[in-house]
Amino acid sequence: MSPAEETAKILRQLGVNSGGGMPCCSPIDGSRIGSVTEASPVEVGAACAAAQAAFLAWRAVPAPRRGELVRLLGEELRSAKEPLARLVTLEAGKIVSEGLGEVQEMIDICDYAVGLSRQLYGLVIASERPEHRMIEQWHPLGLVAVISAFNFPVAVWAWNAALALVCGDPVIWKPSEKTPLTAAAVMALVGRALARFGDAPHALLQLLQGGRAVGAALADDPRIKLVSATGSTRMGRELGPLVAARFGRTLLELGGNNAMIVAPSADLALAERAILFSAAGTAGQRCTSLRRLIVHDSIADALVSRLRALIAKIPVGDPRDSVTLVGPLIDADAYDAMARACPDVERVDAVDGGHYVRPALVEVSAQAGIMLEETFAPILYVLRYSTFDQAIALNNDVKQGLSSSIFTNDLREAERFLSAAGSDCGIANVNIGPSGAEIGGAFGGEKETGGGRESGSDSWRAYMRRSTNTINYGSTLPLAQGVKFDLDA
Ligand code: UN1
Repeated sequence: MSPAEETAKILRQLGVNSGGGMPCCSPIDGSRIGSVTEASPVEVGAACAAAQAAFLAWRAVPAPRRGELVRLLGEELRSAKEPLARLVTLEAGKIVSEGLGEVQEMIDICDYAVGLSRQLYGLVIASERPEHRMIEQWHPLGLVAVISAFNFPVAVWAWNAALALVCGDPVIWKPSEKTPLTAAAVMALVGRALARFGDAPHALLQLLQGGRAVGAALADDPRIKLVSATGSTRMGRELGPLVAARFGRTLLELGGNNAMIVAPSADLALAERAILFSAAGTAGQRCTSLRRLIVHDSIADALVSRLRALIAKIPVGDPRDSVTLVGPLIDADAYDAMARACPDVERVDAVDGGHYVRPALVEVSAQAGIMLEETFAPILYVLRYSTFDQAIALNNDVKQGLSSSIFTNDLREAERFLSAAGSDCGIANVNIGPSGAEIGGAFGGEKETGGGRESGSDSWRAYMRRSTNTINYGSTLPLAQGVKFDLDA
C-alpha cells in the first residue's frame, strides 16, 4: 500500500475528517498523503474565546474528576495504539518501534496525570504570628497553547495536555505544519474520550493547524496564560519576547547539543549501544539526540573504529520495514542542513522521493564552528579529552543545555558529573545515553534550551497559579515583622 492509501485508511478507521489547502507529505517517499485547513487569525481569536468559556467551567470541576477524562483518553490511546503509531511512521518517518514508543509515551503521561489529579498538593507553612496559619494552594492557570514539533508529533502534546487538563486548563494545540494529520487523529481520539466523559465543556481541547502566523497569534493573545513551545532556539527567541511582553508564561523546550563522555573505565559494549541509539535513532531528529562524543584519548582510536564499523551496518531505509533502524529525514530542508554541516554526507537509496542518509561520524580536534549549532540530523562529532576536568568543560562549553551523559565505572567521575560542578544540562545520565527519557522525570534544559520543564516531577506547577493564604483564627491582629500600627482611639 502506498503511504497515501495507508494514511487514508487509518484516517477513515479513526474517524478523522481532514482536507484543505495545506498539503501534507510523507517523508517516506515525499508523496502527498493528505491536507488540512490552516486556521485564520479570526479563527485563532474565536478558539481563544471558546476556550476561555471552557476554562470557567473546567476550573470548577474537581481535579480527580478532571483526571477521569485523562484516564479515558489513555484508554482510547491504548486501543488505537497501533494505527496512531503507524500514522506517526507515515507522517514523521519514525521506525515502527519508535512510532509505538511515541504513543506509549502518551499513554504513560496519561496514567501519570490521572494519579497526579489527586496530588496537586500545596504546603502548610508555619506562621510567625500566633493563631495564624499559612497555606499555599494551586489553582488552574487558564488557557494553555501547545506548539509542538514534527519529531514528536503527538507525545509532546500529550505531556502538556494531560497535565493541563488535570490542572484545570483548556488546551489549544498548534502542531508542526509538517505533521498535521497525526494531530488530527489524536483529536479524533480526544473526541471519543470526551463523548464517554459526558459533560466536559465545549472547546476544552482544540486543534489549530497552520504555520508561524498561527503560533504568533497564539503567543500574542492575552487570554493564553501559558505558551508551551517545542522547537528550535530561533523559534523560541521569536516567541519568548512576544509572550513576555504581555507577561504571559512560556515553557520553552528548544535546541539541544547533547554530549556523552566516555571515560577509560566505561563498559564499552554498553556505551556503543547507547551511542548508536542516541546518535542514529530517530535519524538524529530528537532534541535529545547525541551530537557530541567526548572520548578519553586512551580508548578513542578503538571506539571510533568500532563505531565506524557499526554505523556502516545500520539498516537505513523504509521505516515501515521491520529491520530498519534509521528512517528518512523529515524533508529536503533537513537533508540540505545536514549536507551543509557535513559535505560528505552519504545518501542511501532507499525509497524514491525520500531523503535517506547514513549517520555520519566526524572526528574533530576542537569544539568550534558548525558543531556548536544543533543540526537536526544524524551527525556525531567525536572529540578527545585527556583530563576529566577538560571533558566536563567540553560538555558544558556550548550554548545549549538539554541533555548529557557519561559512561564510566568510576564512582567519583560519575558523581562529579552529576554534581553542581558537573554537567550544566537539565538532564544528566550515567551509563545510559542522553536520549529516550521516561515521562516520570522533569524534561527540559538550561541556557538556550529555554529553561522549561514538562512531563514528570513537579512540572505540573507550570500549568497552575499559586495562591498564598494567611488565615487568622485569633482575636488580635499582630503584624508581621513586629510592625506596630495602632491608632489609639
Ligand atoms: C523531543 O525530541 O522533543 O527523551 C522530545 C526523549 C524523548 C522525548 C524527546 N522521550 O528522547
